[in-house]
Amino acid sequence: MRIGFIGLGLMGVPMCQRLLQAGVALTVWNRSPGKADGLCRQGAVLVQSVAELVVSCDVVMLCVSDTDAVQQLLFAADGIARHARGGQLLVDFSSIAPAATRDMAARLLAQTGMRWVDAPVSGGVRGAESGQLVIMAGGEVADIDALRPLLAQLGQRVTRMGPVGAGQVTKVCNQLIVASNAMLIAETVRLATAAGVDAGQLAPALAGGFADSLPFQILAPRMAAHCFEPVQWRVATLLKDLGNALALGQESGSTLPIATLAQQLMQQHAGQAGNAQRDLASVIELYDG
Ligand code: NA7
Repeated sequence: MRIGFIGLGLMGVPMCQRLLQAGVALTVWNRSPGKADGLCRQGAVLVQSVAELVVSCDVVMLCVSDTDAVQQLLFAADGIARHARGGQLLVDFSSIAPAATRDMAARLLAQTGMRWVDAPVSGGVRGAESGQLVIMAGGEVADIDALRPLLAQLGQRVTRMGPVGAGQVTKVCNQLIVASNAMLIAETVRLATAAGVDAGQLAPALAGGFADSLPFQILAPRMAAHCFEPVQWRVATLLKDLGNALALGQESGSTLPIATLAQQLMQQHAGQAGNAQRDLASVIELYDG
């Protein structure tokens, strides 16, 4: 089985590395050239077009920024749908809107016979590098089961949450907690510092207690030290996720007051030139005197 992977960003590259280390035959493509160099040295085959990738692979994996990016890759003039065939599977690791996922999956199936599994991940770059991602899947049971050996190279757990779109709904829930928590962690780091405590000690001091979490362990020390490199999570990525959460809240008649506030604060930060592409820890600057 040949696997194609599109989207060699912060998450895509380490996910591809894990697949290559497991001996998977991998073909890759990325919009901007150059990002595949390291992967090619590890055995990946780089193709020059989406068409070439789709024609040569059985499973096409995506890990791209947002709903628009997935939409373009699928339905642009020379996109995936143009070259897909029945029996192929599309696995979307990107975190995108659930409603758009259902629409695109239905259109892809009707036009080509290619089936869709949404499989957004949580665990960040560190989880991707160590193969410890948490994977939330939506799709047919048989399709997800067929993917399990591959997904096991990437994640510690794969949970089928329901039909197509259910993985994305679950990821929205995940990001509601992560993004809102990130703002609260920034507030906490600022409070500790202002009140005369070394905020750099918060993460080790609170480890294992009720306030602890993976984002807390990653973000609190970076916020305390104003250390924003290397980028682990882009502000733009979390803002996109909050947007998806608030849209899903509207669609489902759920009010999300904390997420609404987190979005306002993050938008304020991202409004400064360049901040959207910086690491999430940089939101601490909102609280700098
Ligand atoms: P990054 O590091 O911002 O990478 C985004 C990737 O998506 C990168 O490869 C981009 O290509 C690609 N991209 C973005 N827009 C497009 C379009 N229109 N067409 C093709 N490819 C595109 O994000 P992460 O790796 O952190 O996250 C990826 C997803 O996982 C995201 O949904 C997260 O929420 C979870 P580029 O290199 O810029 O040409």
